[in-house]
Amino acid sequence: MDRTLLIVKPDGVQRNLVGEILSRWEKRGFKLVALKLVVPSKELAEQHYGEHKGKPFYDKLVSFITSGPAVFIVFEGKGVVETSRKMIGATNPLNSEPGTVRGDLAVDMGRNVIHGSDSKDSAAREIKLWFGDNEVFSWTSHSQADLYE
Ligand code: 3AN
Repeated sequence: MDRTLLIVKPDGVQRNLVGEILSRWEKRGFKLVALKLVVPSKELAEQHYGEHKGKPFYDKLVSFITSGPAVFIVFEGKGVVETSRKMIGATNPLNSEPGTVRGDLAVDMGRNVIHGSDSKDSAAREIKLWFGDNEVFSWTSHSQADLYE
């Protein structure tokens, strides 16, 4: 089954949006398999955002994500990477549709509340970066039996 990494960034934690975000993914039908509150280290944040190194916003991005507690979440389910990207909305909240997290809850690109992996490969890399094997749980959710054919 597919897995994705979500991060409720420090702005989302400060604005008390953690419950709202967890609730959207739980209600959609995805299974929570890992969750923790962490002040991200500079070293891991730089690895996480490695693809943006050298871009004008890179330093600001790393310093913001490491500025305070952030919530790291792994959800599991069919198509969870692609569906999560849709639920998150466009990078710039000015372009994100109402109904998405950013379209409903964000106004500025540098404070866009949430990160979601952009592909299955990124998800695998990011989950490995932020979680130990013993922090991600495979468990049987009986309430999910009716979600899948
Ligand atoms: P997304 O989070 O939608 O996948 P990415 O991966 O392109 O977006 O960018 C990572 C983060 O970098 C974004 N969430 C945003 O906070 C920041 N960012 C991206 N592009 C810009 C930009 N042009 N100016 C300022 N911040 C940016």
